[in-house]
Amino acid sequence: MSRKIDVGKRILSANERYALKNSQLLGEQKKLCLNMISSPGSGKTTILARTIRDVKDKIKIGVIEGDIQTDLDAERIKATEAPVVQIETGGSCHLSAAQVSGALEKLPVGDLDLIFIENVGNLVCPSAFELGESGKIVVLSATEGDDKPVKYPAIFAKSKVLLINKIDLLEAGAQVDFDVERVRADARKLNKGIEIFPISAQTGEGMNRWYDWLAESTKNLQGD
Ligand SMILES: Nc1nc2c(ncn2[C@@H]2O[C@H](COP(=O)(O)OP(=O)(O)O)[C@@H](O)[C@H]2O)c(=O)[nH]1
Ligand SMILES: [Mg+2]
Repeated sequence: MSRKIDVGKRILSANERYALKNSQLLGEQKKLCLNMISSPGSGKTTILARTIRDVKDKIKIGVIEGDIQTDLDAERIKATEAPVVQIETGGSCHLSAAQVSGALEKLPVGDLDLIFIENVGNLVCPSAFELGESGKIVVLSATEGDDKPVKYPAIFAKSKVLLINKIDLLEAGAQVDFDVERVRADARKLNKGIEIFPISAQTGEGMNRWYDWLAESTKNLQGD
């Protein structure tokens, strides 16, 4: 005969257990960890490489690179001399908290101020898997269409920052149809507090406000 005992506790999934482990480790060491999510090609690796080079005197950055296949992005980050760990998911469309836990063990976390996770390029699946990060950053580039916040609301609703990338392609005479103000308004409807920075990782336009936000966020965490 079996009896059902209600212990009043929800059993955590394996992913939730690892996410908790990661957030505890990062919390104890006061490290900011940002999970970057976007469609493939929106410019995540370009943004990271430029950010690392531009702020290297102020913020020590390490990177966890997630890709379905290849270590091409990790090689681009290595060229900046920042520590990087590549995870190849072998087909999975998102990183898991267990994979991030393994990668954190390989990074010199104690020497860093900030850890970026470049998630697998996908606007949908990665938003559903917590990794124990401090916050999510969503990137939308000008060539993807300004309807994406209304079509893929979950990631815009959950992110701390929206980077609108490739604004260099919106200059007068360019053939790209993209209304930055529409994106701003739709993202704010989903998420009142979201910070929005229109940038070009190519030309550097708008990047200083992003760097200020990173410096402020790492300082606030370390000052706790
Ligand atoms: N014009 C323009 N191209 C960019 C910008 N940022 C990235 N790219 C280009 O977009 C393509 C994809 O960039 P990548 O960083 O690999 O995107 P990821 O797949 O999100 O990591 C590359 O050809 C980049 O040179 C930008 O701000 N402006
Ligand atoms: Mg990339």
